Amino acid sequence: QSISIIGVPMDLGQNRRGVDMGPSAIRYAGIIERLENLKIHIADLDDVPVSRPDTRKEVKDGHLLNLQQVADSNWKLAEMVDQEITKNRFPLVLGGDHSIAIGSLAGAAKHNDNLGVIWYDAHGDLNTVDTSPSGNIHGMPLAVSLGIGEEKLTSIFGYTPKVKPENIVIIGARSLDPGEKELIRDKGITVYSMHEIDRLGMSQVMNNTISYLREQTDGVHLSLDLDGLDPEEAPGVGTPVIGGLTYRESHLAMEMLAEADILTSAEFVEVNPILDDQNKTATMAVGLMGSLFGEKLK
Ligand code: DIR
Ligand code: MN
Ligand code: MN
Ligand code: MN
Repeated sequence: QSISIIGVPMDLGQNRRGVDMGPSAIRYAGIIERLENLKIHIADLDDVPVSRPDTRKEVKDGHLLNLQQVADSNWKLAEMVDQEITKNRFPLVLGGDHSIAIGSLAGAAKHNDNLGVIWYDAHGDLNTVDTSPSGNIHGMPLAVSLGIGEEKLTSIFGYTPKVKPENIVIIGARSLDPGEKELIRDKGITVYSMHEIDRLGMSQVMNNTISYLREQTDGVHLSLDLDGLDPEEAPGVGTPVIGGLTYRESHLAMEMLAEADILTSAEFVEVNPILDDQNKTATMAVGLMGSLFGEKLK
């Protein structure tokens, strides 16, 4: 197995500073060594260019914050993800805010008619320019990937949609906006909210998710927002929501994905070291990636 690490120092999809340093924080927490210990070949491809926060002006395009810059960086990310998959390497994308899932999915979905998506997040990220309460693009990437919303985003990498609603599974949701709930109902998207996690347990939720996606899809992208975890365990995130997934539930989920061997790409996003406690959240992300790439099995 060969993994290509791609950093995306993106903070333009939301309005708190510091999440652009997520890729550095995760590298500092030892992701390369952790995966090399598993005898996996790692290539660190460095970071996708994003304009620097200190030198840019804040631009609103209608209701959307930093639209053009988010679109430009995501187009570049899509090209890199596409190239790595073409070279038979597993793209592991490090964020950065969650708007970068637009580019990851655009690059990955080129290779699949039925790409599955596991969206591990406190949020649905299913807002559109019309439903978004914030105007922040990091609350929109899943809707964009379904082909819904701003055309400058849905058209990234020259095709739309990237994913089908029946190929998506959301895990850990506990903060959904009214427009997102409506879209979930309309499209019939599978959601294991905290309610279902509590009722069924993570083991059953992952069993269901894995067997469903294995049958339904020809590849699976994991998009893991660290705010899916409880803020007590992962405090370094911009939009913490109480009542989240635990360390143990999250490791179990990653281990079950490693055993199932269904993933074809992954990203870990929203690590914000400025809001963190001693790089705890980046360290959590590195531990989860260790489990995801088979620490238990090796
Ligand atoms: C909120 C927050 N639903 C929004 N979304 C976040 O701005 O659309 N997603 N934080 O991860
Ligand atoms: Mn930076
Ligand atoms: Mn998110
Ligand atoms: Mn979130």
